[in-house]
Order: sequence, then structure tokens, then C-alpha cells
Amino acid sequence: MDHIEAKDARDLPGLRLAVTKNIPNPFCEAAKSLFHVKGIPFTPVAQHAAQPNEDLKAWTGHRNAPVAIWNEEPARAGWAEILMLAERLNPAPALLPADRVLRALVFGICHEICGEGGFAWNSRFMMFPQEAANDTSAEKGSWDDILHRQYGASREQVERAPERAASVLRFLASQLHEQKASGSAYFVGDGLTAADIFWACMSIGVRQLPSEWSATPGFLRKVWGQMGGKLEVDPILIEHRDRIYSTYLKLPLDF
Ligand SMILES: N[C@@H](CCC(=O)N[C@@H](CS)C(=O)NCC(=O)O)C(=O)O
Repeated sequence: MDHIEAKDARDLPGLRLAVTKNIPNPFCEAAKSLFHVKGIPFTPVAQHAAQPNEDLKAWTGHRNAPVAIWNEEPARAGWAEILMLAERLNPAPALLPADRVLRALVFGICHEICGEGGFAWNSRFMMFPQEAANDTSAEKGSWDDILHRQYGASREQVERAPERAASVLRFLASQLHEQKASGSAYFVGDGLTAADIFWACMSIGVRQLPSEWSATPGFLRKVWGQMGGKLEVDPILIEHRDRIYSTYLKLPLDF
């Protein structure tokens, strides 16, 4: 992916999407996928993992990624805001059902996957060394220091993370089993929604994509492998992920 630096992207028109460079950051993979499925072009802006990203921060108020900036509008960094922007910029294909109850279910499932306290946040806590929880002595600017300050990792959060992540995975699997029993291969209703895309992209740490699909750097494969090894994942979740990737998303991943 041909990223441009934040300082060069600021004055460009249209959609700019800050995404982590050289790393398949699941939140970024999800944001890119939303725009890909809808055919919405964007200028990729480099976010450098665990770095201060001063120009990006000065421009958008955010150091991490993804951040979506549409023309002069305020920057959007949360998964729900980015999804709503994508829905607005190109309503088709709709990734949210028109039916209010189903729509609320999609949002709830996405929150369990991506939101604070959900699967992705807890699996990230599982990548923190236990002994580093609450450690404020990490060297300033180091990976641990940035992660602690950015994402908050109390000892309680780190200790309970595996159980919390596992309970989301059980919920997601039971939803897919119920849907399968009623003849659907999707999380909600009978077609693709944001819930399918968020699960596909957020699952890539817990069960990694084959190297033909993702040139994930070795250090990350190692950390993700240790994290994923601590979680049971019902095969239906991975079958679903693989089908969503091979049917709808861009392969191989481009980061
Ligand atoms: N803002 C996103 C979360 C984004 C996020 O967690 N990004 C992390 C992914 S692990 C990131 O950019 N990590 C690299 C860094 O912090 O430099 C949301 O709340 O939906």
C-alpha cells in the first residue's frame, strides 16, 4: 500500500484513512474492508505503530489508527463512526440492515467484537506481559509505555482478559450456530453486514491468516500465536472468517 505521510495528506480533499504501516492492525484492516466492500476510494496515510505520530496527532487529535478524515469534517477514529461514514459515502451495499431490531443486533455484535471491554480489547490485554500490568516504570516512549497509557491495562484488566475474550467468542459462535440452523451463513439476517466484516478482520490475531493471505511480520505472528494459543475458538468462527475474506474482502492483505 502506498501510504503518504500525515503532513502531506492534511490538505488533500476527499477521504484520507490513517492506517498502520507494515502491520496488519485488525482495526485498520476492518476500516479498509468497509471502504473496499463499498468501492469507496481513499488516500492511505501512514500511522507508525507505537510511535508518537506527531503530525497525525496534531491534525486529527489521534496518535493511533485507524483515523478516517472526510474533507473538512472532524476526524473519526471509532469503529462505529467509521462505519457510519462509510454508510453515508456509499449506501450500497448497505452494511446495516434497514430493520431496526436487526440493526441494533448488528451494532451490539460489533461492540462485543470491537468496543471497549469486547473481544479485541481483551485479546490486546492478553498480549501485555502479566507482570507489566500497572507498571508505570516502563521506559517513556517504549511499546509497553505507549500501550499502557493509550489503552489502560490495570492488573485486573489483564488478569480477566482471557475469560472475557473467551466469553465473547462463545457468544459469537452460538450466534453463528443459531443462524446456520435457520439457514443463514451470516451473523445477522440473511446477508453480509458490518458484523461479518468486523469479525473477519478482528479474528486475524487469534487464528492467523495463511501467509499467502497475509505477510504478517514474524514478531507479530509470534505474539499473536501466544495469545491465540490461550483461547479456544469454535471452528465455525474460522470457517465464517475464511468465507467472508475469500468472498468479499481484498486478498492478500495490503498494509
Ligand atoms: N480507535 C479504535 C481503536 C483503534 C486501535 O485500538 N488501534 C490500535 C490497534 S491494536 C493501534 O493503532 N495500535 C498501534 C498503536 O497504538 O500505535 C476504536 O476505538 O474503534
